[in-house]
Amino acid sequence: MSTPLESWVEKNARLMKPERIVFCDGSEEENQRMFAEMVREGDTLELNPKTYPNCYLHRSNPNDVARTEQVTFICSEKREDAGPTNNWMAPEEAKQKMSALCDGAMRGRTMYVVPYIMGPARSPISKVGVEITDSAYVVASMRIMSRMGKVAMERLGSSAEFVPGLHALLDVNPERRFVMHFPEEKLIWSVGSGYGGNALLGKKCLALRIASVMAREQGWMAEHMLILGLEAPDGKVTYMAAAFPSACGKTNLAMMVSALEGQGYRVWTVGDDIAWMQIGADGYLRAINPEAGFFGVAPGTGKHTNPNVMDAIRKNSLFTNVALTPEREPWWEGIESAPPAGMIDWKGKTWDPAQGPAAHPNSRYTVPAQQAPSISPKWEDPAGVPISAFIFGGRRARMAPLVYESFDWQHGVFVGATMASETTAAATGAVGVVRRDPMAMLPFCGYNMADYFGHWLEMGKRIPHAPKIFHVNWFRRDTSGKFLWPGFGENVRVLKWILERVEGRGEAQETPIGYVPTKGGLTLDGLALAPGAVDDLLRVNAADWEPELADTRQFLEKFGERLPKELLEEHHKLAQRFQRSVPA
Ligand code: OXD
Ligand code: MN
Repeated sequence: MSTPLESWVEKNARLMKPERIVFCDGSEEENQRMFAEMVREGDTLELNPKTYPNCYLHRSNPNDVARTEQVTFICSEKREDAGPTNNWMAPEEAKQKMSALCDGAMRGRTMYVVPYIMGPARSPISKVGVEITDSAYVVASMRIMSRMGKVAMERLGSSAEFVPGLHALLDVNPERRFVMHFPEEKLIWSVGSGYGGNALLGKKCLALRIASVMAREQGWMAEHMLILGLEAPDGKVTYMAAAFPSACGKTNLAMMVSALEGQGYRVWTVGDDIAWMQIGADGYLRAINPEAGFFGVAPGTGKHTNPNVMDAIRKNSLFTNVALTPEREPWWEGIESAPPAGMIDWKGKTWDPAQGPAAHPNSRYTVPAQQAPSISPKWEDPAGVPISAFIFGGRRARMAPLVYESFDWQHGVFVGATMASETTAAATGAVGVVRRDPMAMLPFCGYNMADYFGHWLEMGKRIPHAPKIFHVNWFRRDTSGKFLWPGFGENVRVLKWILERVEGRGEAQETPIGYVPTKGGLTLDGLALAPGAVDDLLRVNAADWEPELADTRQFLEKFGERLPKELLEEHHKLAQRFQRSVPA
């Protein structure tokens, strides 16, 4: 009798017709075979073994360098269950399409079967997934990003309790690129892309889109959040989870070297991208990082912005689409070393600065989390870490003060549901375009976001010691367009205020949007801010909030009848507080 896993593999082998099937065990020997295979294929090379031992550089197809939201679908039975923010396709239609594309797709190729655990091997919060793929790069990446191979097979045994994921490269053609999710069946099916977010099915597909559906069904939370611990001078560590849209420095915050280390405040990394959280026996929301590695954006990462990650990536790391120096070391814009002569760009050609950056702007490092000097001693605790604060944030040039605390859980859910970020010049050319990205989950929620807001509201009623909810903005600018706040390691000053608020201390003033620190409430010693910068950072400007109120209302109305009434109620209350705050 075959196990459910074996039957599923056989069924898909009949469809994809590979030349051979390899069940991956996650061993070092297998890993070396994967890299040898990638080098043979011609798109991967070994980096300098003296300075970057066991590190490789992979160059992807230039048409395949980022997540493709336009071809990412939620295939629920009913269109309304995917909601207005997701692409939808009927499950039968999607399956027919994918079956036709996958018929014979692995002819002459190897089908790798990759069992993996998202989360620490012995945590009750963790889940098993199995990915079928024809990409050695995916196998090597999954080995860094999850607990892969034997350990996962041991957890799975002969049970059917795994999330199946099918992945085939096909001809890596954008015309035949789809990332499909079947939330009722908990199935993932992705073709035509080898890019991380589309092809490493444990990450965005399982740990966020499918897990968000499971979390709602089972009463827990799957969020696009980093997890960090802030250690205070008395040695006590307070854990916080934070959601930011991309390009807002999530990895840098999670791995920060604290500017207040001399005063005894230190930051520990538990995770940099995803948090799975369940209510623990102690009444706290307990979070695990389902991933085992960091898949971070390389450009902009340097000794000043993220020294911990720069340390971590010196061994056992896989780089994708970065540039290559003549010393066979990786290089990218923002690495804080001058570009050497004779650089090879991310496409494998001699770099011509007139033709654009040497590294692709979305080039990446993939590194085992345990190599980070800042990794928390609790990062693999099966029980998870207790979360005391949620932090939402985005890039807002004018609107949001440096930090504020919501009045209560329901108000905090409104703050998260209406959060937004402004596009940067680097990303689009159009500066300051506001994009609403509720809880940073817009591209990652596997069901109707109106129901997702409802789930958040429900969770607030169920968690005995619910986290306090905050909003931060590192990106406020002065009238000349200069950033008011230095960011990076100095952000610990804001985390310190959050910690004090969690403990019932921390000086704050009440404003229409929430509690904002008083000037004296923030620890600013040793920081040379421009005159008046603190006032500018903490100001709540009624005139700025008027258009914001109109825009958030329009955004919420998109969800129609399904939107929980509590969010409109919070919108109304916010408008009223502003009215009251303006003298007649
Ligand atoms: C990521 C993303 O790669 O959010 O983590 O896009
Ligand atoms: Mn992310």
